[in-house]
Amino acid sequence: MKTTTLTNPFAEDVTKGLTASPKFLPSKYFYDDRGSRIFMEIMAMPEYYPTGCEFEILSQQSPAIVNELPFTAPFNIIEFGCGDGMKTKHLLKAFMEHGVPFTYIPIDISQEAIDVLEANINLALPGIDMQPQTGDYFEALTGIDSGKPALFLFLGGNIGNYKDAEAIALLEKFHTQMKAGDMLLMGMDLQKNPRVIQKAYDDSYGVTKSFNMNLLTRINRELDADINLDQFDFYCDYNPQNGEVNSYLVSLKKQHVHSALLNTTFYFEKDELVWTELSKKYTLESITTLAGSAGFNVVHNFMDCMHYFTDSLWIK
Ligand code: AVI
Repeated sequence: MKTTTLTNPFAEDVTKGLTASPKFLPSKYFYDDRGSRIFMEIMAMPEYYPTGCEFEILSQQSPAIVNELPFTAPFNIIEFGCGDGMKTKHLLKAFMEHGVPFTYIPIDISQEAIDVLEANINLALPGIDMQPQTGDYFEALTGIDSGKPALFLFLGGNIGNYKDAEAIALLEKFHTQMKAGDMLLMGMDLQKNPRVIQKAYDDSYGVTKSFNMNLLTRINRELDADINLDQFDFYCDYNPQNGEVNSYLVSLKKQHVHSALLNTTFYFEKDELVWTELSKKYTLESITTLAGSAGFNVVHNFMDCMHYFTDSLWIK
């Protein structure tokens, strides 16, 4: 077992999470090929409002965002976790119209995501100077011309999937890579009527349930395990007092599952929870506090017309 877990981070994290009390599985493992496709289905559901709200912000307010940027010399736009580019293209178009030359550097762990993005952006904005990078965010940064001013993009509300201390640690890493005057545009989901949030994460079609259950399918496939998916359910809960959506898998009976690859058996009590994801919702005040904790100042919050979501512009 030791050799397998030492060379396989998924095996290592599953072992750690399913032997912990309380149990957990890190949400970063949602995104294998099937999980990424289910996430695209989530983004297409009307109940999952963040995608539409951020699309509205970037398609309608990109010229205003560009006006807040002081760059007059060639600069870099560095996007972490870029998605398919359908939202970002509006911002890039506004920068092209503004006239100051820039290089667009999207970074993603998935080559498939980079290929789709590259095709979409080249089609929408022919002639754009684009240098896509595949791999770890910070390793990819080492190859970039850091002498130029930079705008960093971290869109989609991804920061909400980090616990407070981890979010601050990640933002501090961004901060270290930036120069004074560099800017960061952060997509952040806002607190709102709790029913709107609950519906976005507990949809009646069961798409978010499949997104979570896919973690079990992945354990079966990659760790040669024998989990019976019918013996697990999905549960999620929004707490309007702290702005946290927490998602879980629930064991429907006392059971054990075996992984042949790990040569390990995991034990579950009836109704035992496996925590899978945090999706944090912010207030404008908590955004200012979070930015300040990592050394940034908030310049402006660009919100959709319902004030459900913000692209929050920060400066170092
Ligand atoms: C990727 N992330 C911002 C999504 C969210 O809203 O937390 C992932 C997600 N989980 C359930 N639905 C969507």
